[in-house]
Amino acid sequence: MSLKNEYLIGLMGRVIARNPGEAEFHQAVREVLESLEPVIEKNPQFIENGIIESIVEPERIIKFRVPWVDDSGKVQVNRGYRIQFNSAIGPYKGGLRFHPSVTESVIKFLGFEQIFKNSLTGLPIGGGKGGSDFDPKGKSDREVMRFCQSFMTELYKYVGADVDVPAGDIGVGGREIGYLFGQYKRITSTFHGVLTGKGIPYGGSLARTEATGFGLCYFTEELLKDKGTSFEGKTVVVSGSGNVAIYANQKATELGAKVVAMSDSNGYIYDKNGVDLKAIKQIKEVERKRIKEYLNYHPEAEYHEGCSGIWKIKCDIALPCATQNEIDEASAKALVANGVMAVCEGANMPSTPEAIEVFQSSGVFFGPAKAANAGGVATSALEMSQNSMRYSWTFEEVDAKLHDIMVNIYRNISAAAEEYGMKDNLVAGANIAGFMKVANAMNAQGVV
Ligand code: NDP
Ligand code: 2IT
Repeated sequence: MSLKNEYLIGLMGRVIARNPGEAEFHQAVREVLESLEPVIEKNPQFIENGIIESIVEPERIIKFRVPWVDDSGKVQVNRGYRIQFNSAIGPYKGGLRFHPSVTESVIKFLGFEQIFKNSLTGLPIGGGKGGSDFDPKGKSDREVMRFCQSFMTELYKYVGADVDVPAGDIGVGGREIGYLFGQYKRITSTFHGVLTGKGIPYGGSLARTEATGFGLCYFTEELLKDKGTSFEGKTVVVSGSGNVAIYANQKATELGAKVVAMSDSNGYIYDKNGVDLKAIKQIKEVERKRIKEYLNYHPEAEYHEGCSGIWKIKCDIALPCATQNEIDEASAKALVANGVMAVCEGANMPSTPEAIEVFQSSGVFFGPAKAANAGGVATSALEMSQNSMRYSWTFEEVDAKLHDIMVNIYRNISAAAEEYGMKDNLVAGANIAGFMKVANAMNAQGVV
């Protein structure tokens, strides 16, 4: 698809000029603007009132130095970010990513997509994202702690339970959230739900750890049901082996599928008997080692170096759960040639625009990230609710709410696509449904 509307072409040009060299951000904005063409024809007030012009501009960008001392006594300096993108429907909400590939463009694309994703959950949360180019890999627990303490020593000025509530993302899990929370509590002498993904003993929600992966499968299950099929007996490929990938594997397996491959940034494993998730959890969650170690548990499995080969494995359903742009046009074509039926995105923006085009033109059921992976942030919002109530729900209660939220997201985006004459185009449906709620809220609040 390409932009045809003159106003949107001009706006895209201004976004590129104002954010030079930020390829990931441009990619995320272009996709949304493409979906909005039929919306602005029906709603000229969004142009008159500068709503689209405003939604592509972050409310605030915070960028800071993060100095810390490593185990050898050497000073290390990283860069920290928090982008508070849009607060029209609630406090800024979104994860923190610690990975050497983090740049302002990456955080901006993630923060921008978070606005629409959070809107789709139906819960009152605005869009934000943050992170650092710090690499937790190979660092001792004490180094990670010192880094997190330094990061929060600056970030605490800008966050708060009713202001901005960060959570995890790549490289930020329970350990990092614990250190960040401890430092916030110490500096402010308050016990607030300022972060989500907290440990259960100090305000975390049951089922938050599982939520993104489980939610992805609940969404996919609803899509498959709508198309007259299910996970039962299907072969699934899941990329990544982190938080999202592990619990996507678990739920897909519980729903009757066989997951035959997983990966990390070095390579992928193929186990035709079905991946042994207990071994993966031991390697990744406990020992923090490479996925190659899987061969020590299952010598009959295969290990291949490099990430993209995983998409050449024959499967019915592909769940990309690693990182942005991990499926390019060639990988999408390989999946289609092998008869893939559905691709649902656990990671944020894992398919390039060319790959999405391949899926959509081949009749593959395609569930975009903003909708399919919204279960994590939705459950974070449920954690915020429980913190506000000073109460906690059981695992089953949270899981049932998550399930309902994901089913509703599928139905809402599917209905929006149909309403705007693009039946089955869930990319357009998600962008439009997510946009409408935020745009109407911005419109009602005036020029702010
Ligand atoms: P984790 O850090 O737990 O795991 C990330 C996984 O992806 C690891 O297996 C990692 O391999 C792999 N990976 C990361 N970067 C790359 C890369 N550049 N190339 C290849 N593989 C890579 O992160 P999460 O599971 O939390 O996040 C995965 C994706 O899901 C991200 O896109 C994130 O934004 C998205 N997401 C996460 C949510 C959450 O609640 N955590 C919610 C919604 C979306 P390695 O260990 O080798 O680095
Ligand atoms: O991309 C995402 O939605 C997340 N990393 C989760 C954010 C959150 O606030 O739980």
